[in-house]
Amino acid sequence: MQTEDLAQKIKTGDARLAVIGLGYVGLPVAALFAAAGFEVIGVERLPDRVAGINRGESQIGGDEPGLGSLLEQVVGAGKLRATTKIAEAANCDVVLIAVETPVDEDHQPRYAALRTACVELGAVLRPGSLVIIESTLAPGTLDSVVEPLLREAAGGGDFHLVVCPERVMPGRLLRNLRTMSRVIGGKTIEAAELARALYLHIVEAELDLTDALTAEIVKTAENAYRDVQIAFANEVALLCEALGADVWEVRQLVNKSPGRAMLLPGGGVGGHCIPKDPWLLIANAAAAFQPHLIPAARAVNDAMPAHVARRAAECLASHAQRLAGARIALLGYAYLENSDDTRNSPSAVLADLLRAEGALISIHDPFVPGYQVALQQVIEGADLLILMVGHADYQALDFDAVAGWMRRPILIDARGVVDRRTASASGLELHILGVRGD
Ligand code: SAJ
Repeated sequence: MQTEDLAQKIKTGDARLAVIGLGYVGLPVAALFAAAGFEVIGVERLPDRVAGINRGESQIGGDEPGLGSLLEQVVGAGKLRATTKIAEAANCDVVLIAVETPVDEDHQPRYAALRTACVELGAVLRPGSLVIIESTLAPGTLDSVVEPLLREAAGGGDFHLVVCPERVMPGRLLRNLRTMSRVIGGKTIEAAELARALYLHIVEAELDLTDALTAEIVKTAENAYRDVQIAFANEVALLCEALGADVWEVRQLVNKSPGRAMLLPGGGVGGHCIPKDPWLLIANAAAAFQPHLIPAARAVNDAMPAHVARRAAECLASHAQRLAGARIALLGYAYLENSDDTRNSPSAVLADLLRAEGALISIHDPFVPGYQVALQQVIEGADLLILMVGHADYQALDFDAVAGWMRRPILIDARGVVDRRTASASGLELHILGVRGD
């Protein structure tokens, strides 16, 4: 297909689209392009997810405003259809790849899903089509992994190639897609321009064109930046505990200084991107440069659940109670407040650490299936309560009732969200992350 023809078909919305990977990135983007009038084929390896989507049902957990109704609308209109067969992408003019790109225990990228998608797509790719990688890539991956695999599988057939990382966030998938700017990294200017014409159909914000390497660095660096910021807040919290100060007062006063915006200390950093993207950012740099700050920040944040476990041991020890046999209730299992997403949950790490010491753990979370039990059932008879997630439900806890249910009314607030006066007035012995001398 000639580039001019492709450009015209994209502009008029007549280009046939395929989206490979219908997860929290691929599904909303497929739905938005379908709603913009494109005919979209969604390729997904999980048959149940395919069947659900073809019934017009969102397969994304949690509350995603607008996604369910949008899917129902576009599937009902025949504009979006899901399949497990990548061969059905054969006649498409544009293919988006939005598969997972996790890191393994050694913090190295695992591209199995990406490689499979590239090899299978390459075999059916229409010459002259546009391929866009929305998955997060370690800088240099489009050049070193994606293009060679596609080209070999396509038997030398030509295609336009772009990396356009997503900036979605659970709970705001559609809103972020529509309103957040996107970086479009083209292997060629022509490819980037074609992708811009496409995203203009669904993105209201700026579309910043650049090269592929820059786009790969921007996505991973923006998340590494946040991880380092959080690590700084956590390290100041640990300093305040060591020095006998209150990090929450320190933070509030630091942020009065112009240009300061110290983030929130907490019991750990979870989720699908912040713990992973810093490792992707530095994955291909080792030969030329050994980063220090970015891995150190990861170590600080990954150590926070263990710090909370130490505080738990200290609290109980002050009551001559060992962790072994202690009944500890955790409030919050999701990685983020008011979310049901448990990926890389710091609470899961904390629970394992405490169980390894023989503690008996009960867990409550109003958003996470399996933990949505009655609060009293979780807290009854506990020797210690640890708040690990700042869910809205916990901001209005009936501390009198909570203290009454517990065998020892001790609360560790690992997110600094508890109203100290109310909690203390209820007879709870309150310990707060980043505050010593309590
Ligand atoms: N966290 C802290 N302290 C903070 C902020 C977060 O401990 O001050 C913890 C959270 O409890 C959570 C983890 O870090 O366990 C991640 O929280 P997050 O607010 O960064 O939420 P994410 O993981 O959903 O991050 C997403 C990212 N968006 C994309 O990748 C497109 C990130 O780039 C955004 O900056 C972030 O949302 C956002 O700003 O909301």
